[in-house]
Amino acid sequence: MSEFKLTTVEEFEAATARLLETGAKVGADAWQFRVKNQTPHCKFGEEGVCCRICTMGPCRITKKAPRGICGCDVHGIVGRNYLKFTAGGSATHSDHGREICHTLYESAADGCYKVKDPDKLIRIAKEWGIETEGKDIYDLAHEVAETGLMEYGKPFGTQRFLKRAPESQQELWEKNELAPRAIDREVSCSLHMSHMGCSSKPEALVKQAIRAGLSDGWGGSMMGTEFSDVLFGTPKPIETEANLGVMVEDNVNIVVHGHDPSLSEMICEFADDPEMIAYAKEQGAKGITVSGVCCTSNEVAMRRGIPMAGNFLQQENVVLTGACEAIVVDVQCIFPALGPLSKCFHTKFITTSPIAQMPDSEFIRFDAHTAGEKAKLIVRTAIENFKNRKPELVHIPQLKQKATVGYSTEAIVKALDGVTNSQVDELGTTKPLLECITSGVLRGAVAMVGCNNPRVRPDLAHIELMKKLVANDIIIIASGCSAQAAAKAGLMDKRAKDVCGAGLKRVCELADIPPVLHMGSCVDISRMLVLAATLAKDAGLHISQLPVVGCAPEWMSEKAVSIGNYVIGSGIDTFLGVDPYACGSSEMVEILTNGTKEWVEAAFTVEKDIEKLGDAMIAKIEEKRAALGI
Ligand code: CUV
Ligand code: SF4
Repeated sequence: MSEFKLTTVEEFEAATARLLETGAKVGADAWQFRVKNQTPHCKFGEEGVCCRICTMGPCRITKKAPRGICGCDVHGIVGRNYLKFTAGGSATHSDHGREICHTLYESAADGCYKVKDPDKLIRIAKEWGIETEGKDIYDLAHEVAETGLMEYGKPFGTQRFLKRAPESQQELWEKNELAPRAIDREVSCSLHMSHMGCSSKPEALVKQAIRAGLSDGWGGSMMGTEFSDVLFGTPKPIETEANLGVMVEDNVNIVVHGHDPSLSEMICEFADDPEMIAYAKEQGAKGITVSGVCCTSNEVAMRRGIPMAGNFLQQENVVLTGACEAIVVDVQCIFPALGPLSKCFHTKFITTSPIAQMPDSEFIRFDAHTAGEKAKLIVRTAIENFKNRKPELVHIPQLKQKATVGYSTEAIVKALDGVTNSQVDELGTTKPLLECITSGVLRGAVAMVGCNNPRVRPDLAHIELMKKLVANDIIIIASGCSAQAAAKAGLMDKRAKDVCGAGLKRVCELADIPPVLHMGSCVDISRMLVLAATLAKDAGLHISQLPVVGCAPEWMSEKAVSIGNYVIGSGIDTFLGVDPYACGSSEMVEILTNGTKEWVEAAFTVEKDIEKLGDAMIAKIEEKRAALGI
């Protein structure tokens, strides 16, 4: 085995620079140039003090003009913007969850989509009080899916999955009117509250932002995760690789990008088909390589070990390799830039969802009934495009690292059971993990999540923070583009135990795990909620008492703000490296960084300096340990 060494951000950047040289040859644009064109950014926008929700405006708040035309002050404007931002994210994650519910509803023994984890389906049915005895598994799937779909619009009651939280958390939600009702209602209500002439009181706006966030985390996202597991299997540890070097020059390269696993699962299925591989050979390739970008990549990496070509800001790079026959996208975080960029190369840019339609793309509409034939068509299109490559433009940076991924909550609980000899019941027990934490072998855990962002040096904060935390015996659970940053660096290679403190290193050896555990996509942050809730219940603590924090050092999307709201809303202090356009209001800053503690026992910290951000997380973890006397 070759010597293990982490890949640095400098190495990522050198690879990108080389790809941009190719881009220059063909006149390609790239985000690196567009960032320059957009700099400096609008100050009013950055501070969140611009309001354009009615046409008396737009109004922007300055010293000279402290109120908008309607009389709204800066706190109301920043608050409304914050709530709208959250609603956008909650809607997006939750609508993804809804699509998955529909896919589950369409599943059939002889259909494109089948139930791969019937046990999980039965467990959820029981949890929801649905009769399972003697029922055909597909009848049950329909019933559970329909019940899930009702969670979006039911007129009464709150989200079913809230019951998974410790009682203490549920009480806080009830008491403070934060328990999310129907998911769509929370999104609509947020848009209603932030309409011209409705709420302008920051407390009310932040409370609703938390409730809308919670409807995502414990509602839409949680259903998205659970039903994806039911359909495609609950992830188990599996080997894969990450970074652009996973693309294979001699093969047809299909890159999947977006978020909904329904598409990528099918593409992977057909790329493996001997008939398709034979066809690829006929067309002059040696085989077919599917790799991924963003969360759809995380989904198929977790379940199939499909390699991860990169994260968010690498999406243009896959095309710039000149070796990408097709980039196939579903929804969310897809650069419209991919259309014009693909035109500079032979790459086919294939959009598949009516929700994400883009100029300069080929639209092959994907749905549950025709998924098989459409996936086949897409794979075939990619294969037939192989011959159109321009060999002089082909360059795949030879950077990649091995990664062990697939750490669902179930898999983590099982893996950690290797550390001690406690009995495991059907679902396993968190006792060994708790023992590691109580004894101080592990100081705590950090949930590292979120995007990368040109506002900061991409991937640097993710990687530097993880290195610092693991060196301090803090285990990392990661998802989204943060997880991919870790994988690209090599932090998901089991050999990365050598960069850890002695305690974490021992746990890694005993449990045979890497120090950074890949929990999946962004909707899979719901797995983190379940893990934290289970740990708290097993320990008899509030979630907020656990030495666990969340961190999104480079986040960029509305979804990330929704996530932030549900993570603090669940009692987990959250550390951000990018300000959510809120710094223009002292009252909003105070509420978000302190005031929310009164309702949910957690708040945000925003810190742009990576060192300070890491120190603050470690201090918070140690503070929680001290409070517990451990
Ligand atoms: Ni949501 S983490 S860019 S793709 S939201 Fe998209 Fe997963 Fe950020 Fe990455
Ligand atoms: Fe201006 Fe008020 Fe209209 Fe906003 S709602 S644009 S602050 S007048």
